[in-house]
Amino acid sequence: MKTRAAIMRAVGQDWEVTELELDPPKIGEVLIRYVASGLCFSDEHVRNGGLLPRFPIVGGHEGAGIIEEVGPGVTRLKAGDHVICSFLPVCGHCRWCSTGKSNLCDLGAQILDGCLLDGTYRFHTAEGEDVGGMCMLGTFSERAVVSELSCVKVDDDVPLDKLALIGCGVPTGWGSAVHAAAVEPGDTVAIYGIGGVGINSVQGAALAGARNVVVIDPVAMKREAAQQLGATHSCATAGEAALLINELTRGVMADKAIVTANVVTTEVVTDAINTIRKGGTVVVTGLGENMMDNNIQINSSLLTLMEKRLQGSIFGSGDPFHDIPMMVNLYRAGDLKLDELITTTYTLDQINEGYQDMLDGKNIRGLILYGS
Ligand code: CXF
Ligand code: ZN
Repeated sequence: MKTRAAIMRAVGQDWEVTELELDPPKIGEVLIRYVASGLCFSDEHVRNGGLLPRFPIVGGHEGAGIIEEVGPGVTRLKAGDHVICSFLPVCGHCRWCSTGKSNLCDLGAQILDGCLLDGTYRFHTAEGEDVGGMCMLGTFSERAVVSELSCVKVDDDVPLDKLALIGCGVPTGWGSAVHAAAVEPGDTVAIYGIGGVGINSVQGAALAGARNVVVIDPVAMKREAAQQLGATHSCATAGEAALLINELTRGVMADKAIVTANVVTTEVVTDAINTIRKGGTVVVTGLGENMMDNNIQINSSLLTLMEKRLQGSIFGSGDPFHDIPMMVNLYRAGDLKLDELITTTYTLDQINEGYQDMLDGKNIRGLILYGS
């Protein structure tokens, strides 16, 4: 069958919306019709070189949709099921999966190649060239063939367009606070950078009982959005935040800091390390300007003498098949906001406009909506 999709052919180009050939699902795979896809900054990193996948690639890794067909051997899903796609596939059997760390599943090694688990591709150009799917998904396409190991079935009483955000930004941000930073009641938490990830660190920190949730972002609209969703204080600069946190904690400083800046730099990580207390934790949830660069420099004496911790986090350090349904339940109960995160919706053809809006600081989250 054919599908319209936005592909990237090389670093630095625009998204190109084109028609691709899509093969039917093979063993363990499903055909999905996406309902919506979030515009995550990680796909912008595909464009700007912060991530280096195999090209050409169908972008998009934050999506939800409806299963239209299942391949041989698929038992957990059937046509008509609603699913959220996890940007990380989960095998369930490797060392990491079997010890409650399925966000580190060994299959994650394949997500930038974009092929399916058997090493072959389901998207092809009209000329027969193989095209990968970002994170084995390619949610910037009306339809895709994906592994069942990437699909988390959800009840069909909740709107899939909103649920798409639980494929990446929501669990990544929420879990960075709840799992990776292990925010506790009474904590003071500093969150650097409010976008589709950072806003969910705010929601996670607030739900975990933080007393002070201080956000740092130069864009006023983002600071206001964060205050609507649980931030107690907001600052335009890191310097302002350090003074405020010093005051709020009587000189002790923040228990945790979470770096969710679109592009992680040594400056923002240093600001975060200088803002936490002795024994505090800085969580880094973000990519640098160039995937191959050593983009942060830290002072080891600070880490040693003050026992500060620096913790990376992928998928919010949670388990996709546990956390995704749990977050759907939080949304249903009103404890996790999704509707409020979507600033603007776009058609697939407007994808470059959507990314320009993100770069211009206009969006918390942009969302592509597909027609049926
Ligand atoms: C990213 C992490 C690096 C690979 C692509 C997806 N996560 C969220 O955006
Ligand atoms: Zn993402």
